[in-house]
Amino acid sequence: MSGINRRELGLGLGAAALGTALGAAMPAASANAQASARAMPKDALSFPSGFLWGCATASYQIEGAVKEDGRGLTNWDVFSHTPGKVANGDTGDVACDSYHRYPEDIALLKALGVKAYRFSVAWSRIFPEGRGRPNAKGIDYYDRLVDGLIAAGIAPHVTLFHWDLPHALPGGWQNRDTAYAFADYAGTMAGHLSDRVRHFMTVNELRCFTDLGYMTGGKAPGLKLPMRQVNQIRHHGVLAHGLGVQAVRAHARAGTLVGLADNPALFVPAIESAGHIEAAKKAVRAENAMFLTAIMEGTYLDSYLTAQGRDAPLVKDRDMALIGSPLDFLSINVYTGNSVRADGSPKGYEILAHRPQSPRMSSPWLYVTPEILYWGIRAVSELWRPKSLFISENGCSADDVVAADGKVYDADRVMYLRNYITHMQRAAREGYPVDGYFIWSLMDNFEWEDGYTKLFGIHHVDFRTGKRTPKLSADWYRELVRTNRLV
Ligand code: GBH
Repeated sequence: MSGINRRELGLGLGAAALGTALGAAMPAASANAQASARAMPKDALSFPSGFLWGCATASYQIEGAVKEDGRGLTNWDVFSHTPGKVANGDTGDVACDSYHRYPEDIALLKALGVKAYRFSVAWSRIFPEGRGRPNAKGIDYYDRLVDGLIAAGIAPHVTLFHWDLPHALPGGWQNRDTAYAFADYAGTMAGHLSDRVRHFMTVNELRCFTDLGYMTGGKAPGLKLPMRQVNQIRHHGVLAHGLGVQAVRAHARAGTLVGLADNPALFVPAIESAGHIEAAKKAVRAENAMFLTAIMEGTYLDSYLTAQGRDAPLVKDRDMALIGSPLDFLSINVYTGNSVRADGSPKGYEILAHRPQSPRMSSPWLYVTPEILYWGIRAVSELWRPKSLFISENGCSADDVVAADGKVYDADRVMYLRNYITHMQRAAREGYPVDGYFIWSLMDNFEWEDGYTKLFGIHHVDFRTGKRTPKLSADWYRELVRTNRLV
C-alpha cells in the first residue's frame, strides 16, 4: 500500500481524487505489490505508459471463405444454415471476407495506431475434422496474418477457441473427448505460432459456448438440455481450458504467456460503501462458480455443488488441478453488469434487476453500465490476484446510419466507450493490474444469432462490397491511442 500512496502523493492529485485513490487502493494493495514494476499513470487522465491498446475480432464472425483451403464444417455453419436460428437467415459464409481481405484489416489497425490485435484461429481450418493431421493451408493463413501484423508493428493476441467448433467432433461439448481434442489443437497452434505470438487465450467466454449453446439454446448447437448434462458440459469447457493451458506450455517457446478470455458475471456495488462493495465481490465469486471461480481457485465452491445436488458434474481425479492451472494473465470481456446490494440472506447479497427505463445500446441485453469496468477489474484483482489483466473485449452495438458523405457519425458509441474507458482509467490510476484493452470490434461483423442486425464495429463494413470505412468512433479511438489519455 505504501508504494501506491507514495506514487499517488508524488503526483499532486487534488484532494478528492487522492481521497478516492487512498481509500480504494487499500484492498488492492497486495494485488499490486507483485506487479510493482507496472508504470502508474502520470496524471489523473492518462494511462500508464506502455498500456496496450488493441482491437478484437473472431474467426467465424469475420473470415468468410467457409469452404476454402480445406476448412471443415463447424457447429456455427450448421446452426446459421438452420432456418429460424439466426436473424434474417444470415450466415458467416462471407462475413467481412477477412480470409482474403486481411491485409486491409491490418492496414486499418495500423492507421488506428493500436499495438495489438486479438483474433481467433478457426480450429476447423487447422483440423477440419477436429483432430488428426493438421491442414497446411489452414496454418498458412494464420502465418500470413501473423507475419503481416508483425511487419506492421502489431502484436498478435491469439484466441484458440471462439465458439466455432468442428462439427465432426461427436457430441460437441457433451463429450469429454472434445476437451482432449482441443488440447491437441491448442498445442499444435502454440507450437507453430509461439515463435511470433506471445499471448495465447485458450477459450472465449465459457458461459456462451456452454449454457447458451446447450441450456438456453440461443447459440449453436441450439439445445435445451437438463441441468445434469449442462453441468457436465460446463465441466468439459473448463477442463478444455485447463488441458489447453498445459498443452500450450508443453509446446510453446519459453516466455509464451497463456490465459483465457472469459466473460464472468460482474457487479456494481449499489452504493460505494464497504458493505455493498463486499457484497458485489461475493457475488462475482459465487455467480461464476462453475467457470472463472473454478479456474482461478482450482475447485468448485460448495455452494455451487450443493445447489446442483444430484445434477453436479462428474469430476475425475486430476480434473480440478488441471482446471486450476496457474495462468500468466487473465482477460475479461466486459459489456454490462447488474448492481448488487448487501442483504441479510445466507448468500449475503441481492442482484438488482435492471429497470425498464435503464439505458441500453442497440442490443437489448446491453445495458449501459460504465462503472462495471472499474468494479469488474477491482473484483477479479482482489479475489484472484492475476499477474496481469486485460480487457479482451468491450464495445457496443449502435443504430448506425451512413451519412451523405459515406461516414457513420456514431456519437452514441463514442459516448459509451468514453464512459467505460473513464472507469478503466480509474482502475489503472488506483494501481489495479490492468495492462491492456481491446475494443470489440475492429469492424462490423456477424453477430451470432443476431446476424448482421446488430453491429459492433468502429469501422463500417459494406457487406455487399466488403469496403471498410472508419466511423467517428475509430477517429476518436485513434486520438485516445495517440495521446494515451482520456479524450
Ligand atoms: C461477446 O459476447 C463475444 O465474445 C463476441 O463474439 C460478440 O460478438 C460480442 O461479445 C458482442 O455480443 O442471454 O441469450 O439473451 C458477449 C456476451 C453474453 C452477449 C450474453 C449476449 C446475452 C444473450 N454476451 N448475451 S441472452
